[in-house]
Amino acid sequence: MSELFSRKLTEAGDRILGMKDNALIVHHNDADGIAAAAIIIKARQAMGLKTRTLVARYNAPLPSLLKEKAVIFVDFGAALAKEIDGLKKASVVVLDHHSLSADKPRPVPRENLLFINPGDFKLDAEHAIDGGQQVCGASMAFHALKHSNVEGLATLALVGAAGDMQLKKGALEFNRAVVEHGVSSGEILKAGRSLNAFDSHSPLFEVVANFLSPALKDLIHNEEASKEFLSKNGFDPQKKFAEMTPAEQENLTNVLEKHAWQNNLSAKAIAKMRAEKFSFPKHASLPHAFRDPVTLAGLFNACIHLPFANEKELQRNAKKAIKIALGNTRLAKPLIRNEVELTRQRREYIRLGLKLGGVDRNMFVIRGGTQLQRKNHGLGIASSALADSGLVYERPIIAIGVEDGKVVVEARASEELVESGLNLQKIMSSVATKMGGGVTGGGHKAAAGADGFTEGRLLEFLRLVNEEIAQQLFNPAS
Ligand SMILES: [Mn+2]
Repeated sequence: MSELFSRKLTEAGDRILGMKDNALIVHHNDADGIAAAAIIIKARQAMGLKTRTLVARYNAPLPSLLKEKAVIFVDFGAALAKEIDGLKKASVVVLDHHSLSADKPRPVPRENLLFINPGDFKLDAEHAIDGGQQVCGASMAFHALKHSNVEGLATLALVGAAGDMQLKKGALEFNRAVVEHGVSSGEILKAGRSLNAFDSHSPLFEVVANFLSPALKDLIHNEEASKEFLSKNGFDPQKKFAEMTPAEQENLTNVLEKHAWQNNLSAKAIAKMRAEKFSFPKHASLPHAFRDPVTLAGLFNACIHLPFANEKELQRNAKKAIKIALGNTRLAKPLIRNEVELTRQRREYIRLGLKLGGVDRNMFVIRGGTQLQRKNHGLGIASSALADSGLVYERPIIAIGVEDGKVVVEARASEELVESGLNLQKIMSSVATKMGGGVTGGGHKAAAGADGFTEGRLLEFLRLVNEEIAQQLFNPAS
């Protein structure tokens, strides 16, 4: 039944390749948006076509696009019905996977517009396609353009999926099709299930001390204990996980799992210590950051997640990220050097999240104040990392910051909570609207943001969010 979705994407690809040199891509400011834009540029380049790009953020106004003749929105645009309706004269394609509830407006259908959102299509008789897990912006772009047979598109699509945290349970549905395509063309290698560490290029003792699982509770954020544990088990604490052979990696993962069993951890929590890994064999001679989807997504994010002086700087850095995605490793070099700093910063955000957080009935609330902010991604990083860690008593994370005197919120939930009926996009949207604010742009069941109300209304906001969580999880029928 998902054939209709595939057919629509192919139609979108044909339109994208039919647009002249003046086409403009408007893409989201994250790794998925960068990868998606690079896929489109690569496929068009192969036909000798030029393409301009514009990076867009949810909480910033778009410049006027009224003079544009051809616009491709990718990983962005689902929420822009009004703006898209205004571009009557332009040929417009929208490929956005951000969820769009049935009551939200779609642009008015017209001949020169193709608007595709996975939630509007069926996966099977009972389910809509899940844009939070089964397809991302980059994999939509991949499926639109795979018939161009340009090399490297599957690689970029998998980086987008990694950037949007869609590989947590392995690659699913349309992301799985990306993997199968890449495996048969030799771009992607399935590397089995191994330790689910985000910082596998750091020394082992840091990887273990920052491994967010109740399995390693006695070692968490304790570097001395981690060093001792590794030495005792015959591992060099200074060695890097990424530099170990697959057999050594497997051996270490086994030792950590055994430790978890001894800590009486549930089989489910132990299973979460591993994730399906992929590598890019054709990138074997490139710097290590290019060799696997998670690290490469981190590199794209490194380009655009720095604090920016102004809009121009953001635009410049997004263009740089796209050039890196298209294979410019020279531009990536200084960023790779920054990687240590970025990993350190990420750990700091997570530590702060744990320190500033606490259980509040049905949720785990992080009061980030001015220490954890949304604009430098501190709120998003801390809440995403903790939501899936199993360290916060199986509750969704509601991370609160204050920016320019207003409350900003990032909410995250584990896949298990989503499967139990939790929909954070719905909650953020309904509660923030009652507070006089709104949901931040798109959002998914597992990840959503809100802002636009004052600190004075924060307690009321939290009370209502608590009630809605209970309603969805414990009382779904009413
Ligand atoms: Mn995305």
